[in-house]
Amino acid sequence: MKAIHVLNGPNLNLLGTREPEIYGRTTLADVEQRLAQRASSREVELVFRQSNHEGDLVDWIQEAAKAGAGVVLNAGAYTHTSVALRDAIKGSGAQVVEVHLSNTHARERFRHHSHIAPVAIGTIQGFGVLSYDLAFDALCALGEANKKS
Ligand code: CA2
Repeated sequence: MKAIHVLNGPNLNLLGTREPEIYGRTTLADVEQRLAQRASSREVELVFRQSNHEGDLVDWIQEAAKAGAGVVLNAGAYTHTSVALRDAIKGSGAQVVEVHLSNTHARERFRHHSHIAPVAIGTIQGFGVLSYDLAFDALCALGEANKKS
C-alpha cells in the first residue's frame, strides 16, 4: 500500500486556537481527520505528525524517503530559514509537496522566500486547510501516474 506522510512544523499545533483571521478555525486534529478519510477512500496509509523541533522534521523526512512514502510538508516558519530541511529533502530524495495554509507571497517579505520550494515537486498554498487536501490528492495522482507508466 502506498503511504503518505504529512509533516507539520513549528506552532502548527496552535492551529484553530489563535490568529483565526490568517489560519482559520480548523484545528490540526481536524486536518488529520479529514486526511484520514481521504486516505482510507484511496487505500493510502496516512502518517500524520507535528513537531516544534527542526531535527524531528529532518528525521521524519529521511524516514519517509527510506519508506518510499510521499510527503506533504508544512514546515511552518522553518520554510523560510531551514537549510537543514532543504538538505534533508535533497539528500534523501524525499518526494515532497510543500504546503501552506496562507499565501506567503501576500504576507510579510520575509515569508516570500522558501528553502523548500526548489527541492519540492511543487507548492500549494493559500487555500487554508484545503491546501492539505490538494497536496494529498496531487501525491495520490502522481502515484497513480507512476503505476501506469
Ligand atoms: O501558512 C502557513 O501554513 C505557514 O506555513 C504557517 C507558519 C508561517 O510561519 C509560514 O510563513 C506560513 C506559521 C504556523 C503557525 O501556525 C499558527 C496557527 C495558529 C496560531 C498561531 C500560529
